[in-house]
Amino acid sequence: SLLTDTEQKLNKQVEMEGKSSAYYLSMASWAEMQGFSNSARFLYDHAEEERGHMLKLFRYINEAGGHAVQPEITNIRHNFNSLREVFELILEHEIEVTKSINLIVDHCFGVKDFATFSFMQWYVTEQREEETLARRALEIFEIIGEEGIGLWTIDQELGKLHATT
Ligand code: OFO
Repeated sequence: SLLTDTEQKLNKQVEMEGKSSAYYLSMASWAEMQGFSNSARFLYDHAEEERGHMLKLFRYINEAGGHAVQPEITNIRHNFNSLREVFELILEHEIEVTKSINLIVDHCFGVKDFATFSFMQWYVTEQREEETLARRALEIFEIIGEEGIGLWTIDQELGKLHATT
């Protein structure tokens, strides 16, 4: 079964994924209000994905003999200065998530919890993809430029971004 500190770290990660989901949902609402309907769709879908990340961990904790805890979700930002800022914040956020995942993986290896170590590999791969997606989104802003119909075109392109998991 899970060591207490492993269980705590996994529950912290449950909280982080829950916050990610809420953060993306908040961004989706803002984007929709601003008329960026394609970006909004992407962000709504991503909020669902993050909930999936949370549940996958949640279920694992209980299956491994621990107690998964429904996290408190507070301090979610609701307003943003621009669509570009939203995607800059996403990249920053995903980098933080990657760091957090890596710390758990490192911990599991250290305490020889190879089952959890192995389970966490899915998240390692996922974070690789999430960061790539966020960087690609920012490249779209760079390539197209925001002047004139640029922002409209950017929104079209952002709507075509796809996560693979
Ligand atoms: Fe965005 O991958 Fe989970 O948090």
